[in-house]
Amino acid sequence: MSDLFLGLDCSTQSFTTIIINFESKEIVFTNRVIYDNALPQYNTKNGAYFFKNSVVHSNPLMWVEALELSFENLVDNGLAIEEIKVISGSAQQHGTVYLNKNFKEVLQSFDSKISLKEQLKNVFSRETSPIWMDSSTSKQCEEIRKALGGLKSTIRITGSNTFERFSGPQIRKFYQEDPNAYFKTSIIHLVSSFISSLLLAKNSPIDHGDGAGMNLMNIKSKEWDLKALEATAPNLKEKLPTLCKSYEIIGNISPYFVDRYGFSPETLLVAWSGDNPNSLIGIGLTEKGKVGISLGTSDTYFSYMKDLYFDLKGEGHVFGAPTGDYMGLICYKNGSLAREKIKDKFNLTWEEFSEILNQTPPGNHGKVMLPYFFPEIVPFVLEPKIYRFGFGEDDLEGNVRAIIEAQFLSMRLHSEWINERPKEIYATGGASANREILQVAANIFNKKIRIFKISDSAALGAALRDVKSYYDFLGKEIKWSKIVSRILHIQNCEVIKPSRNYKELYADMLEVYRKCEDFSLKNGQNPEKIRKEFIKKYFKNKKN
Ligand code: ADP
Ligand code: XUL
Repeated sequence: MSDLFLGLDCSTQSFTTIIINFESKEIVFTNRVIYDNALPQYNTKNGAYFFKNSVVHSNPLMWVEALELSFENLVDNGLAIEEIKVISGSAQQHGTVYLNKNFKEVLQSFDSKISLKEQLKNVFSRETSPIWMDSSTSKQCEEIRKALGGLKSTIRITGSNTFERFSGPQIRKFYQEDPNAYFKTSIIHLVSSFISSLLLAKNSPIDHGDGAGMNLMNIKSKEWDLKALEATAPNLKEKLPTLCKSYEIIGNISPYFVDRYGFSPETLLVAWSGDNPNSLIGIGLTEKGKVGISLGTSDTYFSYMKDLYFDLKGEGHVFGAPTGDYMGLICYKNGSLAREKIKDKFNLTWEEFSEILNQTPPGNHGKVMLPYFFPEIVPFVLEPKIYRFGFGEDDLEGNVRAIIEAQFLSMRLHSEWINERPKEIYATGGASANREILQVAANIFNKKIRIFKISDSAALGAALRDVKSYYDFLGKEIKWSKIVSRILHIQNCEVIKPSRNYKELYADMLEVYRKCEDFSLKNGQNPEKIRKEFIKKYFKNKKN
């Protein structure tokens, strides 16, 4: 018998399962259900429905079916399911699931002979769920921000400015556009607390990590903020689950899963959290000075924070960290899907894309792109638009290097508020498999980048949170650093070193990039003078 710990991740494009054996220091199983491929009946594209007017939703029943497929996979692979001691999970942040009065009853009377999907057919008061890619709530953001006393006050109360994708503005929009359905909603879950409610067979709490991404939780007291609730929608408090610590054991697994898949009835459940708080643990960021970049559907830059700092400019966010402290985060919509736009436009494979990065010079002959293929969060851009300085849309080499340099220059520029200076950077997410992309990042940040072989850091983070809560529960507390080092083997991770040759070049290019952004988005000065100087300094023998 061994103690196994299960981490799940309901992310934008896929549902991941990871099992770890803490004693033998191994990841014993991983599996990924990609929604578009495994569940084509839902007709999603990259896991989502892209409607008009920047509305982006997904389907909660698809997530339920993905959970079922994942558990069936454990059975099919002959895993020792009864040896799983604890389950926790991760989910894409901010997305909301709207449930009617049937939900509670259905949870209480799960029948293990019938699939969950079948039993949950009539529990939704809104069939689809707005997700983090939705940017249709500018009006509601403004209304809530105003009611909370303006930008700085909103940030100090909730940890973030109001953002289009955050749950509060989304809930307000639903209430305004479909008040009947809103009033028929008994409970509003986050994606994380929704899936966790199924495992628990009762309404599960929302943890402080994911709760902070709603513009509804007071970031200091970690309770629902009554003023924010009032600014959002009527009777909202009674429609929200309770809040809890991220390491809280919320109960045992429901008999449904014991009967249907063979879990032990003793299996404990730890509160689920958002993918970013989970990734913080999944790549071992449990101390100051450690920074992560996650290159998934969204790109994120995040850092553990012992103390609470705010981005009073309003671009970044503060979430609860699973350790009980805080994390700072900036999030880009134009992550992998924007990189894919360039890759697909020129019919490239990732290998060909990478080869071009290898063959083009850092600084890109002064060609600068602002890549807003989708509405962007950082900096705030509502209408998709690509700005190109010094090159055109058909310049293959120019575009490939420009998008990658733009993404990391923007991260360097907009993460300045997080007062924890990075010593080194830990990379995760689908695109972290790409060494050439990471080499550009290492050069731009002028920091070492460690790559995790496992790109499923969110699911792994959930499994590591299981371990922490389990040993705390047994009264045998183990330090976070010990838990993460036992499984992550950080010393063995491949390291990409920055080339010293480009330190100055990228410091200069950052200023060019800053000017291009200011010019395009804030009516700043024309950047051509500084861009030409940059070209002269680094590419003087070459033609622009
Ligand atoms: P999420 O968890 O948000 O669903 P992932 O972390 O799984 O997303 O990342 C998926 C993305 O990874 C894909 O959209 C794809 O563009 C990107 N990706 C996969 N392999 C590579 C590669 N070799 N180079 C660059 N990007 C890659
Ligand atoms: C973070 C954010 C995304 C989602 C999906 O604020 O919106 O990272 O969590 O990954």
